[in-house]
Amino acid sequence: MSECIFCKIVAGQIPCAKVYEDDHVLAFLDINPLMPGHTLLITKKHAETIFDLSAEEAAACGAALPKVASAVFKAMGAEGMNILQNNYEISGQEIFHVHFHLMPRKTGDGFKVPWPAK
Ligand code: D5M
Repeated sequence: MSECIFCKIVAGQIPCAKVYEDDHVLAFLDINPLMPGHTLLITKKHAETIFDLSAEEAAACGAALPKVASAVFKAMGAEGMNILQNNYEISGQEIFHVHFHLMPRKTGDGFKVPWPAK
């Protein structure tokens, strides 16, 4: 049995607040949200980083991302959205199972992007 926490969520062994699911990906609310509506989109098949994704899994992420991002954006009444994806520890990756952070942005939310921007 995999010790990967996201594989356990996919298998239904750990609960999640599900946002979206199809044959290849699952999206759920982040347990430590940086802002309301902070959502993670993961591959159902285990891959540690984006470099390990098959073409099929990568295509599934590409198809699902705009759909899920748009739904989260609308549901949260957001003004913008950051989408972040970390690979390896130096980038901030803590869970070694591919995931995209969908972060709806609102004026005054206090979130700071790590490069010059408003
Ligand atoms: O981001 C890993 C993210 O995974 C971090 O924002 C917390 C989140 N996380 C960890 N465990 C859970 C569970 N059980 N449910 C929901 N979200 C979870 P990284 O890019 O690897 O630093």
